[in-house]
Amino acid sequence: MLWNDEFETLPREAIESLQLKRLQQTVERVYATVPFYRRQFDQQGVKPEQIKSLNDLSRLPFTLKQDMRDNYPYGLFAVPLDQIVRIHASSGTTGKPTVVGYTRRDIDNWTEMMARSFVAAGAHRGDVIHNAYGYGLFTGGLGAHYGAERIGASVIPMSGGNTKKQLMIMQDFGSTVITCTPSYSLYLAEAAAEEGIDIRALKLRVGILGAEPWSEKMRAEIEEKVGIKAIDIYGLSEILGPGVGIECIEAQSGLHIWEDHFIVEVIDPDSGEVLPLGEQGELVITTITKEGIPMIRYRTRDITRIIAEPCVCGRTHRRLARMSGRSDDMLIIRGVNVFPSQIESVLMDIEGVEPHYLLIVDREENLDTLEVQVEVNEQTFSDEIKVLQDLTSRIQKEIKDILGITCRVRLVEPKTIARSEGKAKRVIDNRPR
Ligand code: DLL
Repeated sequence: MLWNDEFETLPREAIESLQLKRLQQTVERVYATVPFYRRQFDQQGVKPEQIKSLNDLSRLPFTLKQDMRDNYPYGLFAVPLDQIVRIHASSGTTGKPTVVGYTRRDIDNWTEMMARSFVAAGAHRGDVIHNAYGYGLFTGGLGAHYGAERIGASVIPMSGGNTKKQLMIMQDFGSTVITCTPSYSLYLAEAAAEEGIDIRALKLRVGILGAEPWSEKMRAEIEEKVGIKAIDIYGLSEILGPGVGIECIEAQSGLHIWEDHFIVEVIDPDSGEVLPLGEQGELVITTITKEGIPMIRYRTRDITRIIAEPCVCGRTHRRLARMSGRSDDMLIIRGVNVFPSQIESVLMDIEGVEPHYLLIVDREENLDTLEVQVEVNEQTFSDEIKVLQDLTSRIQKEIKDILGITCRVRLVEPKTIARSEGKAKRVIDNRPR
């Protein structure tokens, strides 16, 4: 099922000519209206009229999160505030949030993209969509809400938190679709079990899960424990919010990017060079329909690759492989590059271990240390010491095999690692800066 047959199946040439036309308009507009972009373009020695083909995109300068901070709060807006009907912000790890503004048409386009996304995930009119993304400055709640209404589903604006109540509503209201972070979906399953509720027996059919990195193995866990099809949804507030890309339920393999609204590139994060199609690197996104805060070559820091092969679902929009982490999530431990997702995939393969873990990085006598805390399940926890010791050494060995570094492994009791209602926190880096 498609939401917008015409646009979701545009032939490649039509997508590209639309992209070029919209890119040219965007570039002209930002050059004329946003002093920051004019300065950046001038410094790079490029004029809007030099953008004659999609390849010329690479002549334009990148935009960074820092640029948004430097122009806080409204400096990158391309329209006067009286045309902005909504403001969202995302809190970074430090300092001021990054602020984004939407015109009425931006909200309408976002809603259209979320409607396409819901339908791609197999949701439809008649569904009861239990929206547990946070409402507020975070884009997740309202973004999903508008899209759910647009397809004619009944949306329950739950927001995050209050897990017991979520379960009650889910049972009583007959929720069929859940939208939340992947980690929260597991938490719901766990809390349900504690309450004596068989979550698998509820009406839930699909989970539309995103806002944080997760893995194929985590998907298998969620599908099994929650009893749903788990669909990956990607987005970021700087570009839109949720709905930049989504997996289709037919393939569950790669996230379709709505290419009539965005142009994606994958670059080498060190050199900034555009990589050949299909190679893994940092995702860069240019918006081509946004009015409030258009983004030119925004460096997302998310690591992925473009999948250009056609998809079984019939959508012609290219896909991105599941995000394998963020370049700024990458830990350098004793000189070795470590992505939390690599450790996650080791842990998920091991019997007796739960999908809840925490990586603690520290420095002792000038040497980096890594401690992997991981929960074991009830059954393993009550096993003999010997079993637990074997499990510890096995995890240690497998991490060493994959990453080449020795870590400390600490098995912890079930339910001791803090659960999150939104994005999970997986890393604590205590090293002195
Ligand atoms: O997380 C928007 C969103 C809401 C997406 C609900 C999906 C669902 P931000 O708070 O600005 O926006 O965070 C964006 O989260 O750059 C990625 O690093 C990460 N992220 C989002 N979706 C995924 C995903 C929302 N499916 C940042 N897989 C992005 C991996 C994701 N990482």
